[in-house]
Formats: sequence, C-alpha cells, structure tokens
Amino acid sequence: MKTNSSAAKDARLLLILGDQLSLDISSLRAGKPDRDIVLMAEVQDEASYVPHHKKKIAFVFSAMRHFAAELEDAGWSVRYVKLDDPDNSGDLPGELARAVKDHGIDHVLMTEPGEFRLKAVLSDWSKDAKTELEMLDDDRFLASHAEFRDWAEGRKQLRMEYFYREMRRKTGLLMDGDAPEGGKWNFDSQNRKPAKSDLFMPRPRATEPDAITEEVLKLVEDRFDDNFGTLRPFWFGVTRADALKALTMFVEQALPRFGDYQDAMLEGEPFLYHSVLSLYINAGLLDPLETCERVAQAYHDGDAPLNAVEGYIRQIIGWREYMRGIYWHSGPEYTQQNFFGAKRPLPDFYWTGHTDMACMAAAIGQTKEEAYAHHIQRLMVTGNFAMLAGIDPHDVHEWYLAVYADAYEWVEAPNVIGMSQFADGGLLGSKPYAASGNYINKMSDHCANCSYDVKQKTGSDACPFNPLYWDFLLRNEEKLRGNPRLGQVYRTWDKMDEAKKKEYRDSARAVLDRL
Ligand code: FAD
Ligand code: DLZ
Ligand code: SF4
Repeated sequence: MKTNSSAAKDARLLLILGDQLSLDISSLRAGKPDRDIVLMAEVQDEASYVPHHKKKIAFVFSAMRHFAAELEDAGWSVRYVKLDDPDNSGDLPGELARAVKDHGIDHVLMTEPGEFRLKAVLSDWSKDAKTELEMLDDDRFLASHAEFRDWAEGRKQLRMEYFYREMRRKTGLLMDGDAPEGGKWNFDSQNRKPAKSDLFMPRPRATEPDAITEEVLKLVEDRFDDNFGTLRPFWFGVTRADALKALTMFVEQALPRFGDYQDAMLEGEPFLYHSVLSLYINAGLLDPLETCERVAQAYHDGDAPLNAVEGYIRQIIGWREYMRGIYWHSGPEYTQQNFFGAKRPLPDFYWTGHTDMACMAAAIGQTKEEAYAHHIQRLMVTGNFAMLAGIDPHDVHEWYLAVYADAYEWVEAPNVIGMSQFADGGLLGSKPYAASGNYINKMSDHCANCSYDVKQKTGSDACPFNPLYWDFLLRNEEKLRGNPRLGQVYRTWDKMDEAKKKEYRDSARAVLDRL
C-alpha cells in the first residue's frame, strides 16, 4: 500500500484523517487520482491524546485501512503508514514531513480537521516546514462556520430549537411547504416512555472481523493492552458498505420505536431502539443527511411514526449540527470552562465500573464492553452524577473523549462541557440537567436492583443522587437561583424545615467523603 515513487511535477499530497473516511470529502473532490498522492497515517499521537477505548482505536485503524484499499481500487495512489511501521515518526507533522520529502511535493491539501488542537499542530508544521497547507471546508456538515456565525451573532441566547428550524427549512426535511410536517416542529413530549423488558429488542448490526480487522485487533492487543475497555468481541462495521447495512437494519427494525423509548434505560439492554450509527457518521462512513433522508422516507412510506422520525432528524440536523457550531464558535478555550468552579477529581469507578450504584455500574459497564452508551445514560446518569458531585469538568471531558467510539472533541466537548456539566454557564442550554434518583427510577429498572433505596432521601441507604441533588443546588445557589427555570426548585428548598435541610447536607457530605 505504500507509494514511494517520485510524484508528478504539480502533484499535491492529500492528507486524509481517521475521521475523514468519505469518498466525496472536499479534499478528494479537489484532487486528481492520476496526479496526487493520498497520505493516511496511523500515529501514536492521535492514538494517545486521551487513553482511547480499545474498540475505538481498532475501529478507527481498521476503517482507515479499508478506506485506503477502496481509494486504491478507485485509482488513487495511497501512501499508508501503519502504526508499527519502523519508520513511523509517531505524529502527523512527522508523517507529512517524510511524505513531502520522499515524493518531492511542496503543496499539501486537506479538509479542515475536526478540532482546534490538530488544526493548530498542522498549521504550525506548515509554517515551520515552509510548505503550503491548504485547508478546505468540511462540507459534510449542513452549516458552514460562517452560516452558524451569522445565525448566532446578534442573538441574546443561542438555543438549538431555533437553529433546528432553520436546518429543517434549509433541507426541506419533514416540511409541508413552509410549515412543519404534522403541524409541530418538535414531538419530544411523546418521546419519554419508560421501556419494559418484555419488548422485542433489535440488536445493532454486527460485522464479523475480516483479515484486515484481525491484524488491527492484534496490533491493539500488543500496543494498547492497558487502555480502557474490552476489545473482543469486536463487531463494529469498518466500511461504508457495513455502515449502510447497519443503517438499513436500524430503519427497518428499531426506528419505529426509536421515539417512544428514546429516553428509556433497561438493565442488560445497552442499545434499546437507538441507531448506534454515530461512530459511522462521525468517521465519515455515512453521510448525516443521507441517514435523515432514509429515515424520512420510512415515514413517507408509512413504516415509521412521525415522533420517531422527527426525533431522529432533530438529533442529526438539530443537535449534531448545533454542537459543531457551538464548538467552532466558542474557540479552543471552550474545554477549559468551569462555571461552577468544580475541582473534585474523577472517581476511579468511572474507569473500573466498580460501584454499588446500579445505574452507574450499568452505564459504565456497557461503556467498557461496547464503547457505547446512549444519550440518556451519558446525560442523566454518568454526566448528572459528575455534575452533582462537583467533578472537575475538564476531567469529565477527557473521560468522555476517551471512552466512546464516536467521540471527537468537536461533538463531545459541547455535549459534556455545555449540555451535561453546564460548565459554559448556559451558552448552550438554558438550565443544568440536574436530577435526583427519581428521574432515573422513572426512566429505568435499575433502582429495583440497587443497594440503595431511591425512595429514601437521606441517610446511609438513600440513593446518592438524592442528597447530592440538593447539595449541588445549594453549593451553586448564587449562580443558579436567578435562573427562571429553577425558581420552583428553590422555592421547594426554602419551604423545607431546617432539620431536613441539615439531613440533606450531612448525607451529601457522607457520599462525597466516600468518593
Ligand atoms: P441515536 O440515539 O440513535 O441518535 C441518532 C443520531 O443523532 C446519533 O447517531 C448522533 O449522530 C446524533 N445525535 C444524537 N444526539 C446528539 C447530540 N447531543 N449531539 C450530537 N449528535 C447527536 N455524540 C457523539 O457523536 N460523540 C460524542 O462524543 C458524544 N458525547 C456525548 C457526551 C455526553 C455527555 C452526552 C450527553 C451526549 C454525547 N453525544 C455524543 C451525543 C449522543 O449521546 C450520541 O450521539 C448518541 O448516544 C450516539 O448513539 P446513537 O448513534 O445510538 O444515537
Ligand atoms: C481518533 C483517531 C485515532 C485513534 N487515530 C488516528 C490516527 O492514527 N491517524 C489519524 O489520521 N486520525 C486518527 N484519529 C482521528 C483524529 O484524532 C481526528 O481526525 C481528530 O481528532 C480530528 O477530529
Ligand atoms: Fe441509581 Fe439511585 Fe436508582 Fe441506585 S437507587 S439505581 S443509585 S438512581
């Protein structure tokens, strides 16, 4: 796979990153197979900027290797550097430098990387090496940086719902002329049913590892054995063809109930009716808009209800696009935000899963097994606990960036720093997603198998979320009491008698001392 030939006179080096595995990405569209050379490199720097889950590394490397083979089939010359290549320099600037020298090329072309860190590293290399580096827009997203800026500027508040409506108009998805299909933009209020374990549960499509994936699995076992997570069985798809099959299976089997049970959690059911497509979409194997079009088609064909279809489409053209917009609009300091000044280190059980809180053990346990947890587990279980307990949001951010197969900073950071930890002080959302055990009990069956009692508010048997909830609101009273959406909550606290208030504080202290 390695091309060493001296390139044509006006040849360019096209750098393709591990999350740019799309045949119609802007860099490839701008290149010419008979003139340019594609560079893809597995490098230690990218594999270790956080201690990624083993399945995530295996997915990225195997998908990269399969993509390189597809490019060669399509007539491209590909210089592919494997992690264990003895000449591998360990980072992308090093690989660019070697390639530029070997092929005598002075012009590098790429699609803009997904995050500030890598963009800065590559731009610095270009200046130092005095080699032109041209970055093209990543038009796999609906809204360009400029479009998001134009939408955001001049608004008092940024809210996803209004941005989402713009994206509905722009794409025409679920539009009936100028009006939203079904007369409403958002059917979320219908999407909060708890699930029962006797429902039929589809499984996401599993792909049997081929020889390329097997080689990668051995490499990961060799080089990343101490990383978080279980590597085998490895079942992720690694090609666009695999990902398309997973999309079809989702649309046919899970989509009809996706909406109803979107917020539900069940012991032993890690996926419920979720699509488990984010890893493929974020790596470039699926186009986000094509998934929405398939889902909308299922609605028009009468195969899925509007609440499911609108719910899915909102997650993609609403939340996913909005998160990317917030990330680039906020700048590289976004991940350093800490509105509450939370300083507690991340408890060790986030890495081991060893905790007697059943909901946390389930969410962390399946994260270890599958590099996957669905949205409500990430938001209302592990995220909620971290915020209530006052864990440093930067630690929380690094954990999420490491443990999920779909995690890249542009999408992970706004979800963690903004949505789940409220560490941006409300730039992204209007109030913290703080909840006591009652919410988890309503949406899951975990509490029935827990050592704690969700009904007990204080004392050593009480669900830890209960006292922590009030302790969080009190610790941060100065910053939160003025929030109009929390007025009722503080009024409830005000009416509580002093002895009860003290019990909450003492119980919270005991939970925090045990962390
Ligand atoms: P489904 O529930 O089937 O949703 C359909 C699709 O919508 C997803 O595949 C995804 O592409 C998109 N989507 C849904 N919600 C969001 C959202 N909030 N932001 C962006 N896209 C969304 N998503 C990531 O892709 N990468 C991350 O690193 C990531 N980190 C998160 C961290 C926290 C604390 C929270 C609360 C959410 C995070 N999310 C992240 C969003 C969401 O949880 C995942 O996209 C989703 O769980 C992926 O599983 P799925 O494909 O089964 O999604
Ligand atoms: C996530 C990842 C990993 C684990 N390894 C590589 C790699 O070796 N080479 C590469 O080009 N990309 C990798 N990636 C994806 C990048 O980290 C990703 O492009 C940036 O985080 C920008 O989103
Ligand atoms: Fe989680 Fe509390 Fe329920 Fe236990 S009782 S599962 S800790 S919400």
